[in-house]
Amino acid sequence: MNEATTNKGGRRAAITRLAATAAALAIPLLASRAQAHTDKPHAPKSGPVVKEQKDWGIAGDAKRAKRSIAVGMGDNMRFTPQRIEVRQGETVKFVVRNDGTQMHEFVIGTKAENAKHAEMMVKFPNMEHDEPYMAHVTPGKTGEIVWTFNRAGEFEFACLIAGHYQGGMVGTIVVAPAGKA
Ligand SMILES: [Cu+2]
Repeated sequence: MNEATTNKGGRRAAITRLAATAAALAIPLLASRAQAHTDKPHAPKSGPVVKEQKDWGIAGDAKRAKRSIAVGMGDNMRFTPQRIEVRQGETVKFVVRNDGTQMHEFVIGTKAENAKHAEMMVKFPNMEHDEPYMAHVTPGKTGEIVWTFNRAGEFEFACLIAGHYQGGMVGTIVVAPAGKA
């Protein structure tokens, strides 16, 4: 027996019942619509980028970026450079170039966050994600992200594509505390 078909049929029956009840009790249409909506997955939100504070910083304003750092990505599963040093409070524009023949990405995060995300990518290789701290770059192209490092510490940038992270496509970002030379 096909479970999906059964569920669909059950849901349709439930909605029919609900509609009948609503009509009988003169419940406003809105209420039944809200009810029917709850068992459906929500569509991804679109619109302007929300600047959410992360442990590794926050989305930056391109106008505030006084520094631009070029990063190369290769099919040898390496970033060039592999280590980046910034100062706390600095807004950096990363210009990420894919020198390879396959898709690569540049994702900033904590070690733990990237490791968790990389694990997900192995389980769901076609998972789509887009956040202001990541750039997905097709072969021969260049991607850009602007990020403000408002928290000091040691972070990571990585390509989380299944096999790439595991192959060592990881770099280090060191954010020196503000006020220190
Ligand atoms: Cu990669």
